[in-house]
Amino acid sequence: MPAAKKAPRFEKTSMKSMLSSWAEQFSLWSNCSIQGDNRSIIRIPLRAKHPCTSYCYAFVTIQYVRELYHTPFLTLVAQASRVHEANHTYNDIQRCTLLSVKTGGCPEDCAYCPQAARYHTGVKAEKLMRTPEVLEAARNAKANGATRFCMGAAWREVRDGRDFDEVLEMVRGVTDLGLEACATLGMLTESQAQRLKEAGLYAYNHNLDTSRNFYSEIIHTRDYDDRLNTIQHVRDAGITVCCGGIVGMGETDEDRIQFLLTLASLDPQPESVPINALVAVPGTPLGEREQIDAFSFVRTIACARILMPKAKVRLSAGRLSLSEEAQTLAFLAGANSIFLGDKLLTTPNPEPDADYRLFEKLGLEPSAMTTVEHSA
Ligand code: SAM
Ligand code: DTB
Ligand code: SF4
Repeated sequence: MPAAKKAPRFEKTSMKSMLSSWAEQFSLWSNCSIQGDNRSIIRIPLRAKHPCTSYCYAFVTIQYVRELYHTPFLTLVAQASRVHEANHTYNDIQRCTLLSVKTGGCPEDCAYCPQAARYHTGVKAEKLMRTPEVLEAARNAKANGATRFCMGAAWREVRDGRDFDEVLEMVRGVTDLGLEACATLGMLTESQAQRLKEAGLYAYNHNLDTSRNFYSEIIHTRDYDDRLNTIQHVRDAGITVCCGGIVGMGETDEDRIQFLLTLASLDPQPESVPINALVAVPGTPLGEREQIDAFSFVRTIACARILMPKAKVRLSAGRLSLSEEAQTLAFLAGANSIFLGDKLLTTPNPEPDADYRLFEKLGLEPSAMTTVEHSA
């Protein structure tokens, strides 16, 4: 079961008056209705420290997220851009590298995934890679400017034993290289999360993927609460949480709104929020799906930035289908990380040279794109 919500540190009445005075300052809550059903509490980090706290608690209602999501595009991007500027540096785009350390043969039925054994996608099941090979890839990633290295395994869940021990060895090695070690291995128990933390893991990626409602149309072999439980184990172990999802799977706007509300209501909020555009892989049930339009994609990024001001919002899978201009709009709307390298886990990603050309056009010096934040 997900942990019970922590009690807010303010009475609702005093919070209401604080909110109204701070709302203008942050331009965030001017449309926010704090009455209504289906509301969640989220913590909004303050830009300027209040004498008694550095956080303001706010009720974010589903109505608020709905209004936000349907804000006229230019107003929404401008608002997201202000939130981005207040919390991050525009020109600081983190480069991360992905490596599939255990590819294919997965027993799950995620409708988007080329690694599910049951779909005929041409992805062959492979054994777990060995640590020296992984560390060589991590060293190359670092030499190319990556500050985060994410290791993915096509597992439903982690099983204790030789393979997990090898992954712990990889985590130790990547951490020793001075990189943020990230892993995405499927479901975890509390003690497995603890062992990953002890090995030095900086972040664990486990996506909610979409709304609770639409999730059941996409995945049948585990449920939404399984995902939330693993996220809680990661949080309890003191590892930073990387949690996001995929847009363009046929979900409605309302699904995206519910998904954003659930993400923003995680307490504390995820430090990292990957927003993937579906890569439609032939052979998967979603293989024929049309590409999401860039405006809806950027709209989702902008909402994530406004609702989770401190998070790294990651422009993740699907960049090959986005023009340079659409990617730039996503940066303006608050995305501040990309995966660098010509492959994601199993699908193609832009060539590094193409990314360097884009960075040059945007006037980004490679050194200015490096951020290493340590300690969870
Ligand atoms: N097996 C683990 C799990 O499911 O958590 C880790 C690997 S899984 C490939 C990591 C994430 O990649 C998924 O949660 C999903 O959000 C994303 N992903 C997988 N296939 C994708 C696709 N075709 N397009 C976009 N994102 C995808
Ligand atoms: C995430 O949300 N996106 C990345 C990372 N987390 C592990 C994975 C994208 C995978 C895209 C499909 C593939 O290449 O297999
Ligand atoms: Fe397996 Fe993860 Fe792919 Fe689902 S997303 S089929 S769990 S590798």
